[in-house]
Amino acid sequence: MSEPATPVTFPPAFLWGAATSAYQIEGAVREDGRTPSVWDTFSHTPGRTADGDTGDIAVDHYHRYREDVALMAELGLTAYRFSVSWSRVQPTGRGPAVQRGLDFYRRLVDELLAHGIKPAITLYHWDLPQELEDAGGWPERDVAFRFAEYARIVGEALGDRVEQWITLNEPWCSAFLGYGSGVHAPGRTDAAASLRAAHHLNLAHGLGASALRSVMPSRNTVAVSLNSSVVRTVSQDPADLAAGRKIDDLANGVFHGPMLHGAYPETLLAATSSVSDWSHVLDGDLAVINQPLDALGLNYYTPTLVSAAGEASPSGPRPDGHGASPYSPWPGADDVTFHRTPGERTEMGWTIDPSGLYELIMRYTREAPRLPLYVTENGAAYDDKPDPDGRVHDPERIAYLHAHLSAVRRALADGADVRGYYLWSLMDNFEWAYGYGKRFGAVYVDYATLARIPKSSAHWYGRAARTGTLPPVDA
Ligand code: PNW
Repeated sequence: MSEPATPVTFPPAFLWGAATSAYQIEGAVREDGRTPSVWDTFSHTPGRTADGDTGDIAVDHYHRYREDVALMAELGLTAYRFSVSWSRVQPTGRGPAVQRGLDFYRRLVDELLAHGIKPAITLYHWDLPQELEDAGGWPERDVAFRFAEYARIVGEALGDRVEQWITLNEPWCSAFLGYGSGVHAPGRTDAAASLRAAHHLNLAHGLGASALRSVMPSRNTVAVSLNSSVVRTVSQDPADLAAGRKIDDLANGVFHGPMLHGAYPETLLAATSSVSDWSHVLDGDLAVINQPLDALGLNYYTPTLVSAAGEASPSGPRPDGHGASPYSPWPGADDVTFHRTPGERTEMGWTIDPSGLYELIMRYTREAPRLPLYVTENGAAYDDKPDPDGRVHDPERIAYLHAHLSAVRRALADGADVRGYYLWSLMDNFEWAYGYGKRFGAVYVDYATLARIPKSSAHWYGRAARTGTLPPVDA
């Protein structure tokens, strides 16, 4: 990769963060009153995760959070996005809060603040309390109201010290990988249920945002993190463009339609009419969902390339967790073919394409002109290993980060209001159905000893955070 002629410099207030989620790092799944979430059940079901990996211990962050915060501070990070485990706070998904559960997050937040690191809380990163799933899960409307109660409890407990709040992480994955293709917990494969789940996640976002605002100081911000897809088509042929539109509706419009514009796209309702009559959308729901947001979180990894039905490209479809199931996570889109985008790939098989991040930011800059944006996840998995000297060199990840942060900088220059970037992930962790085999961390974790070793990318990123300027890729 060639060096830019001028240094890539960011505004002084730009947040340099890293992100994680509760089930992927905490472990301690039976401590302090926590009960199973759908991910405990799913990971303990034979055949669901690679090598039968579970989050039972994960990287033991529950016991090592002080060390982890110290490491972030040492590297120079200024922000940290983590999620709260609903099952620690309300083990059955309802009723009074468990103080010991909340206390863990209070200690974590205080530790972050003491080190000058700005916390951002994600309330829901996929770990639904199992009891709520047993009562029907996200396809049932009641779960949205339970979520609002939970949001209120956490907002009351931590709203005085945490300013940045995110209701849901990637509701697309919860709805369509959880209830459609079944590659994520709870592993159900029911297209109609996945559309109901998507609506109830939207409703949960709206109700949860109101609940947070009713108990928190007004300076706090409420956002949502979407894995908005950058959908491209193999040609400008009308049939291919229609396929692109369909996937864009199912990936993006299904969430940002109601959240940002107060309606589901007509084209989405039409495209899914054979699967659902959408009678689960009740009067008044869209007004609840269409809350003014304080910010929007964008999670970006790779673009999606589609065409009208036909042969997939010779290299096959994107092997990103969609392909691992005979059931599609795209209801009503059996006539769409997915292709691999050309180019270099990460360990996940995801094509590296920083222009997609630029496009995504510019799209929301146009669609929601006054909404501050954050990149709440971006990163890459590589097959990292310590050298004989114990150091971990990951030049590929440095190149990835440099390219994507440069895309963010380009969007800033073109008028986008991006306030921060959270690298996925702070440290290697439980990569869902892929288990521990895929390493996304800037910090390496030796799973035998749970020792943390900052990779060269962590040092590189820390330098960027401390100076506000991207170091050269060979630094
Ligand atoms: C996101 N897909 O997951 C999540 O927010 C993280 O928890 C996760 O570790 C990270 O990205 C890396 O995978 C995704 O199939 C999982 O399109 C699957 C998809 C997208 C995002």
